Amino acid sequence: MRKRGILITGAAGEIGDSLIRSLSDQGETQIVTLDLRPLPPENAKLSTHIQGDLMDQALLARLVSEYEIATIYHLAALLSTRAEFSPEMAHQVNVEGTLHLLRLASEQSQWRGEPVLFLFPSSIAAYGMPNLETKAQYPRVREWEWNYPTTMYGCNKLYCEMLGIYYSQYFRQLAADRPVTLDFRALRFPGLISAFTVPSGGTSDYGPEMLHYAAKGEAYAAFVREDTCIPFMAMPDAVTALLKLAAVPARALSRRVYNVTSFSLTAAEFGEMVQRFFPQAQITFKPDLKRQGIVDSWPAGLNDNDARRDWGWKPTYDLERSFSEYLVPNISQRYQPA
Ligand code: AKB
Repeated sequence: MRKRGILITGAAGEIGDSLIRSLSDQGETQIVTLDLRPLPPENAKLSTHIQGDLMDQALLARLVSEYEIATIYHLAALLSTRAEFSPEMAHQVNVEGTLHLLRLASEQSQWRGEPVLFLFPSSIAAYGMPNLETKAQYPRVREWEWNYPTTMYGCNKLYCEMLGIYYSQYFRQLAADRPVTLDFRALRFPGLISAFTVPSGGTSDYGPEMLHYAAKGEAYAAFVREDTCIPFMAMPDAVTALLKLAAVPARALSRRVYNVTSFSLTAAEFGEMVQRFFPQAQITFKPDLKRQGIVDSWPAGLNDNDARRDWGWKPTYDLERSFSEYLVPNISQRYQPA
């Protein structure tokens, strides 16, 4: 008899770190995690961890022979900056890895006679604003606007959203007896900021890096101009959004891909916020023109009206609360000498 479980890929990453704890608090009995890396000990206690490669088909086959997977949180990805250095590897992990899992979810849905729920974190990187004038003219983009990503990661995210929709709605559309297919749902996240993990390989990383360096008492040179503006969200809200979207009945959803956001601010304003809580922080701005180009192509804000209307999305942590109640206390504690 197979055990029923929730699968989290990329579980050792930033979202996975918080998601495992929240799912475990919700009393989810069997959380199965998959990552190339081991989990930190406190999360390893909460799940059954498989250290392995998403691209390993034999491993996935073994996984479904042991577990009946009802829900998948597919978090594994190479982020935007890293993906530009190894675009083909990024394509392999971000697209082929997703395809493997969509296939697995599809087969499982058919086998169970009930759709497997497939949650996919997408990103502001799916957008591509052609220049700063346009970015200023469209400060809160809708899901269907400016879908012209300029990075491999952004292309991967946008295409995987489409693949997810394809597998949910059109897979085997010509078959006489069309089988039950999966239920794909995606969130386009802004830059995420966690108090418990330091990001790596992303291009929105300058925000969280300012905070983590300040708390460590180290100087930090942000790789963007002071006027650079993108949206951000505190990690607990990202996890809440994923769990809320997972819980909502399919009939309430008018789309499969939703924008969600919390607050937008410039890099200078981010720095001022950090300085307010860490007056000793030494923050300077030394733009890296190439990474700057990527952030400039991302929108300054997202319009998340559809998520608010369809499933009651609302961030709990605005800018002030993110810093004063979540980020600053937890990051300060993290770097306190033992
Ligand atoms: C990145 O910077 O690549 C990610 C993202 C915005 O999706 N944090």
